[in-house]
Amino acid sequence: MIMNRSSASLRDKLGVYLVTAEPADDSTVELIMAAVSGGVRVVQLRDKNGTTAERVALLRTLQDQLPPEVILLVNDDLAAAVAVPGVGVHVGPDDDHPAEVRRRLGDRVCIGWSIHDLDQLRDKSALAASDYVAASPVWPTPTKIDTTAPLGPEGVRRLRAMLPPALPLVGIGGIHAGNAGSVIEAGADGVAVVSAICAAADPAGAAADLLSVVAAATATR
Ligand code: TZP
Ligand code: MG
Repeated sequence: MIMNRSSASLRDKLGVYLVTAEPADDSTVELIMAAVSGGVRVVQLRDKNGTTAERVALLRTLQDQLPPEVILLVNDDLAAAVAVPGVGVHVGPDDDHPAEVRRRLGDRVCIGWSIHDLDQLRDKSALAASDYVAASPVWPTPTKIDTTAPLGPEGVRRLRAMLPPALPLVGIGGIHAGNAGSVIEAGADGVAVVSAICAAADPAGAAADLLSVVAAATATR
């Protein structure tokens, strides 16, 4: 992804990364705007049950409302990203290949790839096409039950050691303000969360709390 030179680097923006809860609806926009007011700079619309047309409509609304420095991605819907220029895509191992997503979308959007298993690191073209990778899941989570074995902070540490040093890494799965510090200490640049923000009574405050935990842990590395 080509970052605007005046903007913070992607690595900095990934500190607290919001992935939306399902179902996606009108309240999703309000939730995202609250999280952004609390400091979130990367947002993924994750709407496994909606249609591409519904996702496109939501992404357009979000693009109109979000500040330009916020990076917006859609989970596993290349067609939606093609329809809304500027929107990036996050894919997992069973989705479109990151190299195919890059070929279709070009260099100006953000592409993320989930890593469940260290064997995936053999896929050099996926790594080369990705702007960041997500260690998934770090801990078990009721938000996504069909996951592979949790990597834990130790898995995050091993992954970090094996990745190209310039490739940003986030952790996802079961992360909240009480354990986010250990994910950063293990070498992640950020934490991607659903419930810690979406299920909070005060999403803006929850985002701000996570940001301060991440900033404190990053400062001690
Ligand atoms: N991918 C791996 S775990 C997960 C996804 C989308 C869900 C994370 O949700 P939560 O509520 O932050 O544990
Ligand atoms: Mg997927």
